[in-house]
Amino acid sequence: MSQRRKFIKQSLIGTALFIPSISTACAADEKQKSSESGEIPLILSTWNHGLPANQAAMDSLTAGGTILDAVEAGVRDTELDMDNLSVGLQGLPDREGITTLDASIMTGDGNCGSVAFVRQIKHPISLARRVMEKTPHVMLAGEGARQFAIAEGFSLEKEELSPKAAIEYEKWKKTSQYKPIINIENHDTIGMIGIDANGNMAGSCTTSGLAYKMHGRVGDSPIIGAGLYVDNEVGAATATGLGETIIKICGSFLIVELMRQGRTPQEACEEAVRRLISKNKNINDIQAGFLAINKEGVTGAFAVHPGFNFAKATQSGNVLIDSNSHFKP
Ligand code: SD4
Repeated sequence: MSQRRKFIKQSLIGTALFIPSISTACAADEKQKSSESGEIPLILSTWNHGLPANQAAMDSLTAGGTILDAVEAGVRDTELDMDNLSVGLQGLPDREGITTLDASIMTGDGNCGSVAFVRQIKHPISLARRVMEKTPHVMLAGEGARQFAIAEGFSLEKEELSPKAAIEYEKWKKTSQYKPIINIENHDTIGMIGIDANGNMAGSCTTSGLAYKMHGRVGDSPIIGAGLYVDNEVGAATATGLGETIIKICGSFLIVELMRQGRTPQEACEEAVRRLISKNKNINDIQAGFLAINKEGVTGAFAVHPGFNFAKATQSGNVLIDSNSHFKP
């Protein structure tokens, strides 16, 4: 377990201070139950950084925000986490040493926005929301996204690696070999999906993407239907892991469509993992995980390999749950 994960788990043990407005059951990871029950409002997000992110989302809802406000506020928290090497400008860079960010946001009525391959923006999720709300487009990339950010009054951050990312990049440069490594910090995108008390859904997804990727590489996170998909009529899904494999199966869209056809969120996540495995030969090197909720607030989660976890917040608490996986520990 990374130091960051240990820290977050330890800092939550036996205290409601870190997450003040809802109780937190995190003395030990919970095991995933076959069907997580449907209590709404509900916020679900990937990995352990989902705990503070869920809290920020719940706080936003409690303060009268919409579910869209909540999923934006939630992942903005992660985008600022200086210990996080896979979300925000402090994330690990591409092979040229440049940090580029991907993010998307979607509401249950089909509205969506995203930014890809964007530099110097502290909160790409808010820029994605701005694309959704202020342009006739869904996706802006690269320099165009940066220009739009400037026009919208976003400030440009200095382009330099965070101290932690700089150390890791220097180490990586000694071999300069890209090899996906399962369940380490380079596969820790935050994807968040939520449903409010009235059944309205929204989702958000934000990442610095795969560490040491080729310059210009875009992952699944900003691609609507791959890293994120939301439909109030059915449910919502989000993804984490090796983006190329998720894009190839339109992972999040696939899960929502499977739920539309009658699968439970859990069955839909498991089918998406099976599909992903069937399309990839080198599966031992590939991790991907999916989260889903349906409109009743029932949840599902499944991953290729063990090690994926997710945070689930309702008014009863905010807990970290170990996901089940296709391959067993
Ligand atoms: C990507 N899915 O860019 C993202 C990265 C990630 O956990 O690691 N997600 O491929």
